[in-house]
Formats: sequence, structure tokens, C-alpha cells
Amino acid sequence: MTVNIILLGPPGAGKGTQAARLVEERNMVQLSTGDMLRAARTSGTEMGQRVAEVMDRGELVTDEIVIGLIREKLEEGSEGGFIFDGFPRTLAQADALGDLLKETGQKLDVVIEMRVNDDVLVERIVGRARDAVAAGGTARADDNEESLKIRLMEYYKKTSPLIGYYHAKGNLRPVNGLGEIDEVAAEIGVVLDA
Ligand code: B4P
Repeated sequence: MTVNIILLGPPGAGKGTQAARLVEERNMVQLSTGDMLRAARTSGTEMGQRVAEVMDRGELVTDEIVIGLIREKLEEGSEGGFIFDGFPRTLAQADALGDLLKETGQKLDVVIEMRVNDDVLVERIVGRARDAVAAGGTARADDNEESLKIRLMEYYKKTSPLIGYYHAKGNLRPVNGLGEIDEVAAEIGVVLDA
């Protein structure tokens, strides 16, 4: 069965964490624009350099760049379906995704809205940075309190309007993102099996 879903939620809501579970358990393909952009930044190109500066500040990368990355992947198709992880993040990206799915003969099935309070988001992101350093590595350049403040502002200003957008289309399903990783995964499983 092919199911195409969006994981929608603020930074640190667990989109990447749950997407990885779905890849393992349901043979789905994860399209994480965050991961794609992090790969672009290490490519040494001028575009990668521009992307790195924007991401490190906690701002959103331009719609044009992100839509281009997704277009390439969508054309490859997926047997189990796509998990759009961190995409779309603006209304323009949501419209572009609708068009791209139509062009490639696919459709969007469910939008999972992962609900988590701001104080828990901050705790998780700061915790991830602390764990990375404790393990002898380096924290993600945008996992610091200053960038996180901007990431949250960007989310509320540009991404949260998508909740109303998808609610109006009838495919929004809210999930409590505050539980343990397994509990959140179980709740998402129930939504996908319904
Ligand atoms: P992303 O890579 O998408 O990252 P994120 O939103 O910060 O995190 P996510 O929600 O995936 O949280 P995670 O599972 O990792 O974006 C980074 C940047 O890329 C953006 O700021 C922007 O600049 C750019 N970008 C990406 N997509 C874009 C787009 N479409 N348009 C424009 N710009 C774009 O979890 C975080 C932490 O919480 C982890 O440590 C995890 O272990 C922990 N955690 C997760 N679930 C938990 C749970 N249930 N309980 C306890 N801890 C949990």
C-alpha cells in the first residue's frame, strides 16, 4: 500500500525521529529537507555556503531551493509512500507540493500534526546539543538557544498557518508529541492504519 504523509510540527517536535521509525517499519521513503540541506552545505558549492548561513541563523531557506530538492526526489517514486519530514514549511511550499504530486500522478493522504509545548522543544534541542558534545562530537550549528528562538519564530509565523490549510482540506490529524518516542510512534501507527 502506498501512503504519502507529511510530518508537521515545530523544531524538535520529533519529525526526524518518527520518520526514521516509519522507514524501518513501513518501507516508506523519508524526504527530510533538513537532511538534504545539511548535505548541500557540505557540498562546497556556493549554494551550499548560502544555505549554511541561513540554517545556522535558524531562518528558513528559500522556497525555490527547497522545492527544487523535493521535485528531484518525487520523480523517483516510492513503493511504500513518501514521508515529507519538515516539508512543506510555508504556504508556497504546500501549494508546490500539491502541484508536484498531481504532476507525478500521486496524492497526499495524511498530514500528521505533532503537538509539543515550547518548553519541551527547547529542552530536547538543548539536550541534543549537550549529548553531541558529551559524546566527543560537535552540536548542530543551529542547536543553540539563540538560533532556536528564531527557528520557533519562523515556525509560528510561516509554518503554523499550514495547520489551517490542511485542516480545510480535511487531511489533518493531530498527534500528542509529548510522550516517549514509542508512545508517539504508536499513536502515529493508529492514524496510518485507520
Ligand atoms: P530540520 O532538520 O527539519 O529539523 P528540526 O525541525 O529542528 O527537527 P525535528 O522535528 O526533525 O526534530 P528531531 O526528530 O530531530 O530543520 C533544520 C533547518 O533546516 C531549519 O531550521 C531550516 O533552516 C532548514 N529547513 C528544513 N526544511 C526546510 C524547508 N522545508 N524550508 C525551508 N527551510 C528548511 O528531534 C529533536 C530532538 O528531540 C532529538 O534529540 C530527539 O532525540 C529528541 N526527541 C524526539 N522525539 C522525542 C520524544 N518523543 N521524547 C523525547 N525526546 C525526543
